[in-house]
Amino acid sequence: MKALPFVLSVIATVVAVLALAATLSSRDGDVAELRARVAELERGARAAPAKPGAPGAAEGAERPRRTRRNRSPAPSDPPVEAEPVVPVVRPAVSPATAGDAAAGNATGSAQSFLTGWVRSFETQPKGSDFFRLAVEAYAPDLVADLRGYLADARQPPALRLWVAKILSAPRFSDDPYAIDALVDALQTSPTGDLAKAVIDGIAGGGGPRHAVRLEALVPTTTDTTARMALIKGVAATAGQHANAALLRLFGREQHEGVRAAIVASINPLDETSGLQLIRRAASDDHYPVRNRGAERLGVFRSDDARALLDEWLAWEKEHAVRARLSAARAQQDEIPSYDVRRVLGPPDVPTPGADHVNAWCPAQENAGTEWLELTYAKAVDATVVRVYEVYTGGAVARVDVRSPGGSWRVGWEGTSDLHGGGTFEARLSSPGVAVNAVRVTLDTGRHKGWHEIDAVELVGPDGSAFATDATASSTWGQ
Ligand SMILES: [Ca+2]
Repeated sequence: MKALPFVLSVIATVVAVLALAATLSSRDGDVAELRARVAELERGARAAPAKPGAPGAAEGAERPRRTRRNRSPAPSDPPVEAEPVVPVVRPAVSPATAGDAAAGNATGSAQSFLTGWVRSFETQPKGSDFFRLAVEAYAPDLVADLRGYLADARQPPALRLWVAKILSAPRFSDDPYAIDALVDALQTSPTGDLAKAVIDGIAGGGGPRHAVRLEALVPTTTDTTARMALIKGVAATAGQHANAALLRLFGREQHEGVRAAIVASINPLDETSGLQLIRRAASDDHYPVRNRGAERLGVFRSDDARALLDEWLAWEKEHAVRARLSAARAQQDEIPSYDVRRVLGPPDVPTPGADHVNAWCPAQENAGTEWLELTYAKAVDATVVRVYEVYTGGAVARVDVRSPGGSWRVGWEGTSDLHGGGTFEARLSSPGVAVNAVRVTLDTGRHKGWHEIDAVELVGPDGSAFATDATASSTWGQ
């Protein structure tokens, strides 16, 4: 019996080759191309039955499908339909393709790709990459069908995993129907690979709608690992409301390990709820929970956060927690990457031309006008303002300067000839006047990319100075 599929595959291949040969010879008689196609079809027919899951087999089996679809309809398809284990003749799984193509019915094509993909799992453990890509392309037309496959426990696990990934794509993050499909899958399969794939997918592409549904599942999920995964999904998708959601979950959670996981997921972008949650964690009887709270406290740098750390450190007895609080204090004291304070002092980006955290960077890429205002402890009779424009460069549009006790005046205005990262020197229109403040205005639309400034130096005949204080129009990550 094992020989039957192979014999059928060879017969089908020969018929397919003859059909292709007729098509090609009637078109242009390109013998070389014909031979190449024949070799491909033969490789596909021989490889697939022998090693249905091997990468080479999958490739060999799929290549003819593309070829066939681009050529004339194959009259030999019906016998192929009758023998499903012969991948090379599988183009016949899309009888709808020819008819729908003729009718210009895109949805019909989508359905035929889906049918081909589902059937490919009969011969390839991971399914056909080609049909999967086609299904992904048409996925918005197939959500109802994909939802059905995801919910159907009889379908191959690999197929359901892929469907979960497809429906988790960012383009479905606002589609309640797709979101429901994913959450329904979690309700019926709260643990295991499928649940993990669904939550990973949701965490990667989901939004606040997902967060609400995931949060609702937490109280009814008894498995602690699954509950932690749900919490990770909530934290990843709830955006600015993540810490508020985590705070609610923390209040209901009985398991100390899960409480620790909740605290570890605190989002640094929401300090108000973040500090409330850390305060709850600080009074937890289980020190691993306090450990996570002490660690996360380091990401908040406000006076409130520093005060909470001082207050906590005054009574905390557990050595491990104290050590983490000390590390958090060091983190609070550290200047964040790309912070405006990174522009103070002499340049410290080792290799201009590359992105580096030691430089100030505006919040957004190519957002238009940005500015950087600097003050200097020592006034300099300046002739030049040297801008260490280490990444992208060429954005300086204007440099204003101010003398001690004076008002702002334009020191330089124009178009920089700097391309790429480097140092731009603005020669002041009124040189030799004492300056202790500089405002650099950037037009970040002049050169596409992230614009980063490492330092700004006042230069005069009697010496130079670097900035001691700075503010900016915006800062990356803040
Ligand atoms: Ca710097």
